Amino acid sequence: FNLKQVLIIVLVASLFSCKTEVKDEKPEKKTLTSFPQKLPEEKPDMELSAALNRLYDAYPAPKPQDNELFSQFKYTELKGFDYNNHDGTISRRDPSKVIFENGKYYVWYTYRNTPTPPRGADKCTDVIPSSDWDLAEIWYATSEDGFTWEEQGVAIKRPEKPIVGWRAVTTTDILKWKGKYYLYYQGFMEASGKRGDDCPVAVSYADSPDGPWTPYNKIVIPNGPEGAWDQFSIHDPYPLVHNGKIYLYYKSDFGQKGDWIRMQGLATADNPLGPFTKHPLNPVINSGHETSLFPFKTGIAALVYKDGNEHNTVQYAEDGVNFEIAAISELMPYAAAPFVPDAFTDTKDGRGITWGLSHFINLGGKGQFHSMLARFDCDLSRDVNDPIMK
Ligand code: AAL
Repeated sequence: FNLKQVLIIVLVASLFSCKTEVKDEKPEKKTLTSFPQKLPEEKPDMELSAALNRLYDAYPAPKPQDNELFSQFKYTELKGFDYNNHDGTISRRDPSKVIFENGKYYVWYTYRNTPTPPRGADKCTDVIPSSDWDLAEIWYATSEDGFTWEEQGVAIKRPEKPIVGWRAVTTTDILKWKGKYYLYYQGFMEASGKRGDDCPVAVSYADSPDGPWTPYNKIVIPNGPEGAWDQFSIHDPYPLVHNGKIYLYYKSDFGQKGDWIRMQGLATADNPLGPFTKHPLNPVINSGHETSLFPFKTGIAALVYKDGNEHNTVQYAEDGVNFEIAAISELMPYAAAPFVPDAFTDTKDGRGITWGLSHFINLGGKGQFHSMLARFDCDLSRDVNDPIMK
């Protein structure tokens, strides 16, 4: 071959190889050339931006209103609670789940009644609280309609020093297990705010929701080991019955004072008094504050708000462990205490929630820091007309 012939052969060969490459990489034929005005229910057969791929891949439905785990929230003031003209000396916050027993609704909550409003960790004494929940007890109230409540008085008193909770017992939640009732709560052994908001979880039990409550007087969910994410605080215990076990979710605070990172963990047990086993994948939710959860279909849904990258979301985990964002919401209830009709039935057909209690915090421009309970209504149920939801 002369040089000219060689060049022609090389040119033809390279053209041929280019052609085959182009042929190999050619995208499949797409049926749409522009995103249509009518939002397709299924992911359309066309090239999509990252945002539109996510619209179909990351959420159960492309429109929030078609997503069973999307809701907005409506709030109503409650009747029946006195707040001493909102001078900061009486506070009610961090309500438990609402349960229906003996023909009425029950709720338990952190109750503070102190001579002054909170004065901070430096100025607190045996009677002056450091924080809104310092020196608090757990009280309860009942209602026939969920709007008007009758305060019944104390359920869990602060025990004698040095028993867990001697400084404050707060932020409780209820479990019903084999006919008995269990209240889990934060047991403070120093005023909140000294270092952070450090405490483990304690438990009391009773044969009736009206008590009397027997304190177990032992730590039931202990702090994690040194260096672990939950070394200092175990907060907001939230028990459900799932997969034949007690699934107790909790929050921990870690990081620096004023720059806390808050996430949620899970501890499971076969006996309400323990031992509880912390899940090896903890933390299981990377955001949230007083996170409330409820059985939904075969899995567990969570209201995640206030802290973290994924605040203001409703999340879902088929296994109760590996949570994914199901919906993004707004103005979500603080410390939501939903009425969860199937919280303890070990259901595989979770119905969701339509209402509950929550708290509003009055930061007190004039130093009258206290909190108030309110009612929220939402549509996080599979069927609002389901009689079980009422
Ligand atoms: C709340 C809850 C816990 C904290 C404090 C009282 O928001 O997370 O209960 O300890 O604040």
